[in-house]
Amino acid sequence: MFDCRVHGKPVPPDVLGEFRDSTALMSDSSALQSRMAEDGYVFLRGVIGPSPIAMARHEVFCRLADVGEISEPPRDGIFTGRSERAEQDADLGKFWQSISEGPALRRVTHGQEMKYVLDTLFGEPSRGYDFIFLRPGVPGRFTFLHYDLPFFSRGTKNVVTAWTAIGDIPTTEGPLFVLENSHRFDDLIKPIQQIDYNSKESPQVQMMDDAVEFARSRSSKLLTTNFEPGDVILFGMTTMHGSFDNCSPTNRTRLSVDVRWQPASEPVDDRYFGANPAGTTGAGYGELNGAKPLTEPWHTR
Ligand SMILES: O=C(O)CCC(=O)C(=O)O
Ligand SMILES: [Fe+2]
Repeated sequence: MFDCRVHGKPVPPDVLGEFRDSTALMSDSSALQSRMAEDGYVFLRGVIGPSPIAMARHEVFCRLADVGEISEPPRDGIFTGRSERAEQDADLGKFWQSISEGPALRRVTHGQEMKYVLDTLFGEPSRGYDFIFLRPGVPGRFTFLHYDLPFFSRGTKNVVTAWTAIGDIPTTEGPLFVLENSHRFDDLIKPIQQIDYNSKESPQVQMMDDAVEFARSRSSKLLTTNFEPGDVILFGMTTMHGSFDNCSPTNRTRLSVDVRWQPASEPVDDRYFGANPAGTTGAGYGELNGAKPLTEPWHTR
């Protein structure tokens, strides 16, 4: 069905499944809430239109072209295999912040379409976190299977991640996957719910290094799709997810952005808000994988 790899190994078809499509329910609060409760995620096609997506893609890839990482034309997102980012910009965190705060990107992440969907899901006015995770994934980059809960739940526990494809992301190019029914794995969720958020220690995170083995052991599947530009997947803090390997033979960079949302009425974790958000560790945008030159791999959350 889908052609995907995890850590270089092809994912067998019996462990793969497709997201349930909830696009037809986009305006129905109670239907979206039921889907989220049942599946742990809500998948919506084409939330953001082609033009805002193309503009955001252009904005980001032009900045990466300026530091020699992306070849012409930038919209194709082809990685050159080189980077002058560190030479050109002494402060990689500031460089990444300036890309992450680009107006065309923010139009996608915090614009009216996204807000409408999140307001509908929460059934009340929502608020998107200012601190966002832009992820250019070149071959060699992927994200381990994990829960988001330990990172984003100091203010309220009622937080949702919105992951958006900024361009098409076929299954061969490292899209997001969700582990089916992982929002019901109480044995794993209970311990992370008991983390002491006032402690200064960095939270211990459950990372499953072999997603295929783990899915098998739980009689579960890795759910994904061939993402089209502007598709969005929303998932809760207790839904396990990761991303496949990018196997593009042409070094095409997959571009996504993930942003947390919560009801505006609930307390916020101020590390993720304001003009210079501190981020999880206090290092601001410099702590993000995106802040690394494209020549450096990631294998993290
Ligand atoms: O895009 C990825 O590789 C990972 C995304 C993720 O972990 C998230 O959106 O919470
Ligand atoms: Fe995550």
